[in-house]
Amino acid sequence: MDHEIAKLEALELERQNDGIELIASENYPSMDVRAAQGSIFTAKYAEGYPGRRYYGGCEVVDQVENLAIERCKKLFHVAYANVQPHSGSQANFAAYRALINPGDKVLSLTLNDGGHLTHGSNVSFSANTYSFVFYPLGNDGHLDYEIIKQRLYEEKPDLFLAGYSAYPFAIDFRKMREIIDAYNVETGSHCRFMVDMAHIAGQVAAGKCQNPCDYADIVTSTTHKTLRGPRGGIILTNDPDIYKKINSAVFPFTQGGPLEHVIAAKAVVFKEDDSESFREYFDRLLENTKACNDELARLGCNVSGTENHLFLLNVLDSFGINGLEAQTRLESVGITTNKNMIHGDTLSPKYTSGLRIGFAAATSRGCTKAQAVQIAGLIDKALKEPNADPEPFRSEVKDIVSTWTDISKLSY
Ligand code: DSN
Repeated sequence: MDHEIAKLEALELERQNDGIELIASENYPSMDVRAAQGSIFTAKYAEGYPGRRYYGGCEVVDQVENLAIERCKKLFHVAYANVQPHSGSQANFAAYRALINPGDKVLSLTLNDGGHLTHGSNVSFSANTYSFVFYPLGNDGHLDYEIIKQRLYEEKPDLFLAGYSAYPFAIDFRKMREIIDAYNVETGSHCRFMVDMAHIAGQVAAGKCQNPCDYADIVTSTTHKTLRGPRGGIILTNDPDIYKKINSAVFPFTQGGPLEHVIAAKAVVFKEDDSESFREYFDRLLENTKACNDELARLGCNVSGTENHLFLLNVLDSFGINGLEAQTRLESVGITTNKNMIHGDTLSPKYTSGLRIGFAAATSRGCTKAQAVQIAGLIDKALKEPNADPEPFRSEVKDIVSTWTDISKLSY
């Protein structure tokens, strides 16, 4: 045993078990997912695809990958799935490659309004390979489909991208498809439609929102957020020609050997999520998120409202402190969140005016609606009294998490 790593693993387990995890993109995979991820499949090279590998000895991993593909397709009601992307960023890299050419124009959400590094940030490959232009949210912080339409006609992009890392409301993918179709017919263009559903993939799997696979040319996702699987990515489509392009864009263009141990863990979670218990989990998750948002509003805080697993708390307006200060203060009392830009933010990404709060992880451990309300009270009090002794807060946090399942015993 490597004692140094074992010690650090024990420390991390203790940190996670003792704290309230409210980072909206985190979740706790089951022990079955973790076992598959730590399995012997990690030792196998399998460049290529099932039945078409560049190595011998792939007869078992072929079955693993085929099972993951079939379960993924069933879960998302989609015709084709590539389960090899190592991450969401890798999935997006390959998806762009499958749909457009270097230098082509992509219309995506203004990054400060909740896009992603791979959706056109200057420090990512995306803006260095393609030409990104942006659409803002409407004044009320919601997607404004008239603005999207206007930007589409102004910019004439080759690809329209929907997909958000801090958007708390429902997304009308059907309307987006209609706008793009009408634009293509009217102007003789061939604008493609891509959705990065990483944040809401669990909500889609649970059937609690529109399924972007019904409308987009390509849908990408991570598997570790609301889906509750191992860290990784997937790419989905209903178009056989695009599927062929996705496959060659993933391997050999952007990746080498697939991580078959992670693909095995993806297969496990796709089955776990295709169940009544996952749909019930999602109902509880939506209820907890809304309960916390509504209680903070009742206490006088400026919150976004929510229709999914997350909401935004404007800490500058609510408490006169910035997002970094709020994140640090909450961490000192045992609540983990992350600072986040909010619509119309006047502060830089280093500080931000907001916090992003989500209940995917806490709900997986057993957080109840009453506890979500209690957590809102704790957040409000801790941020209203930023210099008060953290100990009483920490002990209330400990009381709450003592009623939750130990992370090393989770099975779904
Ligand atoms: N880093 C992720 C998030 O926190 O939303 C996006 O990839």
